[in-house]
Amino acid sequence: MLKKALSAVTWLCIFIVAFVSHPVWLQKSPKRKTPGQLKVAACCEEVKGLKAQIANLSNLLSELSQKQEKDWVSVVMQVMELESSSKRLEVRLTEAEGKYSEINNQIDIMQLQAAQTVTHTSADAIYDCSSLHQKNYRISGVYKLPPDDFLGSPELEVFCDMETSGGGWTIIQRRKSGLVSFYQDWKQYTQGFGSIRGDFWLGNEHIHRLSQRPTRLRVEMEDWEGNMRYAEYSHFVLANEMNSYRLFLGNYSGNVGNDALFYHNNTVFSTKDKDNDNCLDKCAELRKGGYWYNCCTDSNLNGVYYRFGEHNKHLDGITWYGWHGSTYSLKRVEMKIRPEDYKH
Ligand SMILES: [Ca+2]
Repeated sequence: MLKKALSAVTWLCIFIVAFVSHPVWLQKSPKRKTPGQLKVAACCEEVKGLKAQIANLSNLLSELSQKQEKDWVSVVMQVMELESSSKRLEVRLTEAEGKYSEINNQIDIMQLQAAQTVTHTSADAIYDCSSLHQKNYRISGVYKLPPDDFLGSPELEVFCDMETSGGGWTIIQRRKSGLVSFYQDWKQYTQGFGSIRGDFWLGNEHIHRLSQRPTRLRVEMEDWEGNMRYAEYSHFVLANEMNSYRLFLGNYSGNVGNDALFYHNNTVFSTKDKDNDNCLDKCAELRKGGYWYNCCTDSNLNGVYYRFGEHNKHLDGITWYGWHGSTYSLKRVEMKIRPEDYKH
């Protein structure tokens, strides 16, 4: 609008100047100086003055339009800056949201540790994730089980599944990223290894301690097509180290079709440096994991993590023979336990 008005004014000025400075267009060329011509001569100074004013005006106009352009550029710059800072804010908001649940867990843990200092009876004790669930901790994630003199248990970082089938599950094994090697020795399998948020083995000593009450085992599996299956076992027990962490399982239930862990029932644990299996072969070396190897496997949940299709020539992948056979390595596995008498 402003530009339009300015250009209209410019044209009007030019028209006036033209009319005033060249009235001769409307007259015949005079032969002698008339009084009119004298008047025109007298006007010259006035015309000059007007011309100067017009020049000033056009200068002013061009200055104005330059200034306008500068203003426009600075407005555009400001808008762009606002946009980028709003994007930065969005990113920070997402980060903050991500941290929210973790902070929530931290608060839970602090409350828990405060509560733990006044815990003296076994009814109040924190054994595992099911104890936490009973105390209304309902967010799945990492918790620190406090050390307990009464139970004789050390501080232990665990990942609790508070949602699946009523929650209260303490995860003892997870395979999902392939970033952690499970071809570890006896000591590593005893104390545990890996990353609690990623792939890990909780440790035979911890699993043994947690399974001293009647315990239920749940194995969840996912293949590379996104299909999920599970197997549950009642009366899961892991014996102590003197008994080589022997595995005991009760009844199977689930939807994976074929129970591929029962073959490993009543079998002791083997690693690459401790061949306790029931075979002439060294199953832990052949199957590249630590497991309750019989002779050797019907399942190999601690085997090598292979991406889809990489495994078909080997027998050392993460397998469950009763579902996809011996040459299909699964995409994701989680093993989790909770007390048999757990109420939810
Ligand atoms: Ca052997």
